[in-house]
Amino acid sequence: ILPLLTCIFVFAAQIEVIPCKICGDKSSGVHYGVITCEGCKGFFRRSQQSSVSYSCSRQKNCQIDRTSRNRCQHCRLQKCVALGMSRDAVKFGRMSKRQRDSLFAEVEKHKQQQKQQQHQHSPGEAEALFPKEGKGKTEGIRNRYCPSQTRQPSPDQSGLDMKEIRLPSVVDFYISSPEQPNTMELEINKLTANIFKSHRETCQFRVEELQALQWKQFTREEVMVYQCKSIEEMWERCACRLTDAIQYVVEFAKRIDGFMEFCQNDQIVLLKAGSLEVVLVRMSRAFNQENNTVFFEGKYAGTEIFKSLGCMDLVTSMFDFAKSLCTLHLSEEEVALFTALVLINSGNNSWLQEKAKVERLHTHVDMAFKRILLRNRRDGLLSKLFQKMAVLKLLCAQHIEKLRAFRQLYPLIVHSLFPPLYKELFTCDTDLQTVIE
Ligand code: HC3
Repeated sequence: ILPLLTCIFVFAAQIEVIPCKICGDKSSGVHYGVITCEGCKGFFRRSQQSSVSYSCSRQKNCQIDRTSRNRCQHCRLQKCVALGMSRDAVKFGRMSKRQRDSLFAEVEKHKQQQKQQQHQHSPGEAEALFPKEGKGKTEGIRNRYCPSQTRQPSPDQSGLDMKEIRLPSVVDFYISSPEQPNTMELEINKLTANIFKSHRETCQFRVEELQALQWKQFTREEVMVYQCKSIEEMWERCACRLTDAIQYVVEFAKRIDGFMEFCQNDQIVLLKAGSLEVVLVRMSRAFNQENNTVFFEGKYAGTEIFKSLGCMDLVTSMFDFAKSLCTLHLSEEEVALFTALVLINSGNNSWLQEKAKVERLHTHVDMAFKRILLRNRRDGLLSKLFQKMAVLKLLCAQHIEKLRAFRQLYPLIVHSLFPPLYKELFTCDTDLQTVIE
């Protein structure tokens, strides 16, 4: 029913087919936390010497790709940092043996699976996940800040192991003593650590880096350029940016212990219901509440930049949501657990096939989240965060509605230019059929 999402689970670990995140050249692995080519790896290493300082002779927004990457060192470095290359990682240099082994094991495993599944998936589906490069205007838009259509795996792939996850029962939890934590407590602590790690590895942009980039604002002229774009181009841009962000959320989900044990139908149902909600929670990390701007295509933008979309009410509601979440000052650990809860929160979703299994993980994530809030003496936040979950549902419903209206006016734009994953998540197949016919 959902071939592309299915493919993501099957082929996601094919690291060698993912181009360098910085310039789109052939990658050689994960370097300083990001999949890059040898050229960008060396460039980032050299940039860390204290004597080095770069400046941009243009407008600090140069496009970085394979052919232009040597033209502006300043913008190349900005992109490295924005995409998560870590200065600290320079000290440690290469990946640890354990990380490397687990990454290779994962790639091997998926190659085997790929062979087995060749009969089940058509070439068209695989191509949707690894599209061929260089087809006109769309590719340019899609590749500007995320050269690859696939997500960013991080060095440690251990969360992807298909090992049996054994979660104890809820009753165990309540018969512990503070001196001797019982199995349940240990498991909840383990789950908390796993979710936090998964978040750190897949959050797309580190929060410190987002904050350091807050000074980068669009100029009045740049805002006008966006405002003069056609409604179709602006929708397509936003769809591409949202799809980039969603691919990281898919990776986050996969690394949560227990998620990969769900049947494929339920994994997809949860991602369809929850991936945009997680992106909207993550939006608060990329939001500057001082001037109501959000990180978009390399700089901070206010609502006015989205004017040509023709749905300012939705954009304003999304900004308001991010702002109100900012006022709660969630720590990264709290964001991690809250987003995991948002994702697994579809216990009452009638599309689930193994409801009990999903509810069980939901209960454990819920416990983990409450424990963290209690430990941080912030349990007063709980009711506020539950209200936010309701707002998220409304925003996502509103987004579907706006997309439906846009598609009625521009069916072919959606059909031929929007990212396949975006269409799969937010349109229903029967509608799509009508448009194609
Ligand atoms: C600006 C944005 C919302 C925020 C999105 C963020 C910053 C969220 C956190 C992710 O880690 C990175 C990220 C990527 C894309 C950003 C979105 C692009 C467009 C969207 C606007 C609010 C416009 C939405 C318009 C709509 C719903 C019609 O597509």
